[in-house]
Amino acid sequence: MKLIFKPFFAIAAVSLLLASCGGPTTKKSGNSGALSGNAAEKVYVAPGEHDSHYAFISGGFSGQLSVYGLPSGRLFRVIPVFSQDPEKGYGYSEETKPMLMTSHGFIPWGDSHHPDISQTNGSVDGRWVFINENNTPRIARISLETFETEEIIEIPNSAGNHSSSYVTENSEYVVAGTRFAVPFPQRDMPINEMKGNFSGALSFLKIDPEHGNMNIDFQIKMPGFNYDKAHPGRNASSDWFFFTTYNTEEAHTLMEVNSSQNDKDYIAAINWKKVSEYVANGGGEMQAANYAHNTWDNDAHQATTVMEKEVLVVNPMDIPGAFYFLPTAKSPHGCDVDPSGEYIVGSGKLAATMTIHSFSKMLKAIEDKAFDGDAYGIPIINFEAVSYGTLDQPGLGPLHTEFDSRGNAYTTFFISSEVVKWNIKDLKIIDRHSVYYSVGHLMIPGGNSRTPDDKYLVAMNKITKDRYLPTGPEVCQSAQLFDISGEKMELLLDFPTIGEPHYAAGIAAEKIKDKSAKLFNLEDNTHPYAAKSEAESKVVRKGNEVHIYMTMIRSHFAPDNIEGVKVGDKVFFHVTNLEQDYDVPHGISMIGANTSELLIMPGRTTTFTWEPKQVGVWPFYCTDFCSALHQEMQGYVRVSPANSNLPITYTLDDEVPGAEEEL
Ligand code: RUQ
Ligand code: CUA
Repeated sequence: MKLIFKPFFAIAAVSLLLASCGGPTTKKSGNSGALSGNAAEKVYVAPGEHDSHYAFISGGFSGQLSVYGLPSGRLFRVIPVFSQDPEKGYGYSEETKPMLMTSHGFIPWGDSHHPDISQTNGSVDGRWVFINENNTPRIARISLETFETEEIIEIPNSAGNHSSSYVTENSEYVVAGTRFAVPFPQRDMPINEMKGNFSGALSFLKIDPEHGNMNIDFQIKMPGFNYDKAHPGRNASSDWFFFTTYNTEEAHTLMEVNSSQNDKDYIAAINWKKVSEYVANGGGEMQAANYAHNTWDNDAHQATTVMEKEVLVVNPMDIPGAFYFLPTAKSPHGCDVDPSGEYIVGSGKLAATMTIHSFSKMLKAIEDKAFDGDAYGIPIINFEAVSYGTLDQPGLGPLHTEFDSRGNAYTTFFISSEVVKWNIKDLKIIDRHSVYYSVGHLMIPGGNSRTPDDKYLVAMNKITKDRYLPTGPEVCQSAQLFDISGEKMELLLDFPTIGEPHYAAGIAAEKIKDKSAKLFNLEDNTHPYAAKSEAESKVVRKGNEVHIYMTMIRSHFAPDNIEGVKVGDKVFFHVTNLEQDYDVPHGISMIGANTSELLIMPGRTTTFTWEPKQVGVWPFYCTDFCSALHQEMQGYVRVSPANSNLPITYTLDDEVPGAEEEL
């Protein structure tokens, strides 16, 4: 026991020491070394104990979503979403390959950004996590029963899918907004004719309340600005959605200069309820489109791709009273709404002040028609008429804000590397704490909902430099955990992340853990190539294709000797794990197969292919140490020359599997 304790405390103490020494930018930590013991206790989860919260942290350019425990910062799982993952066989097995299909073909990796948990009555409910792919625009839905990606839908007419994937208060919609203005629909045209000719697509995906399945209900064809981030309203403002915009200049080149000309850009306020009613009553226009909709079937254990051919497009001009622009300083990034729904916070990354709008003032201004002209027909509300106030000189480079349940906001500052806590009502700064370094997003479990669960805050940092042992030119990006239950924020822990942790979503563990799947019922398995007992295993030749219906159970495969395969064949291993116990996967790998080494869960059937190039007797084996006889879990396939006449035979213990039972 002691051996486990000692190094732990040593590490925690060292990291706090480093913090108080200051890094290369000579930051001061708010904590003294004296607190280190206290901080260590607060994050210590004893062996065998569970964390109190799950944190789902975006993998950024890894394309995945990782699952951590809080407060320990322990990594539990990487859920493959937009990228192939050899650990899970995702994107390699025949069954999962369709999940990565798009209108551009099979795309083996993506850029994941903003996870958001489904909500009921404005609270995170632990049913699904949604996450956006930024590069080839897509939204994914992940089940929090299986911790697997169940659905991915491509977003047409969109590019740089960044103001995504945020969920309304009762999971009516998940939103996908384009970052880049593009021709809508795409067409061949000169780039320098962009202004007035490109558009920004904001897509609203309806979520099936029971199963979570998504479909694009409508796409709003907005002016050709960049739409950076978004947030649904809460409570009073829950019928509305807010999107930050930049490049309202509609510049097409040297953007770092040309898209920063306007003193203010906008937050677009959209009454999505109105738009939803409008389309329910037959509004909008069906337009041709081409996008992939990939769905995983948990009983058939496989994904299918459907290419969708049209999308319903809505023109803002056709729905008066549903679209407004709120002037917001300057090139705002984060767009955040507090739990009451009254305050809309725009983080102007190039401005000295942060703009806070008032929802009730917005409604009044709309009633009074307090407008300063329009942009492409959408009324621009007068700044004074909608602004609640500004937070002056809070820090440099504000990016994102989350909230606690006590009326406080927490904003990250990328340039000055800090998290600032401020009171929303009186716009007073309460506390500031350095982070190491260059923080992007932050997350409080439920901190973007009506009901923040506000013990912890996780800051996600882009640059780590001296915080960990060096590992070559790249140091992992990192997360830092704070206790925010008191007046002052207390830094508790540093932990590394997978890829770039853009956003994260957190939730109390008890909302998820008891319904987590333990296995897949063999009885429910409808996979067309399933062998649900050893007696059902077989090997069938169809021309050049050989289909092996194989089973696995501790500690053998059935069949485990196969002959009659020839060079030039395409061999399909359809492998069913017969186990019906929690946490007993088996793996399989075949020498020379390039989609091999699949890990197969209890009750599941998974397929890989093998095209043997050389004659011989070739072994396959289990890749997951599953029992004391795991090393014995192996078999042979005999491969004969292409012109051989050897018939297919297959055995286990020198009998056809199941033959004994039949006698
Ligand atoms: S965005 S910080 Cu997708 Cu702010 Cu990354
Ligand atoms: Cu099955 Cu190792």
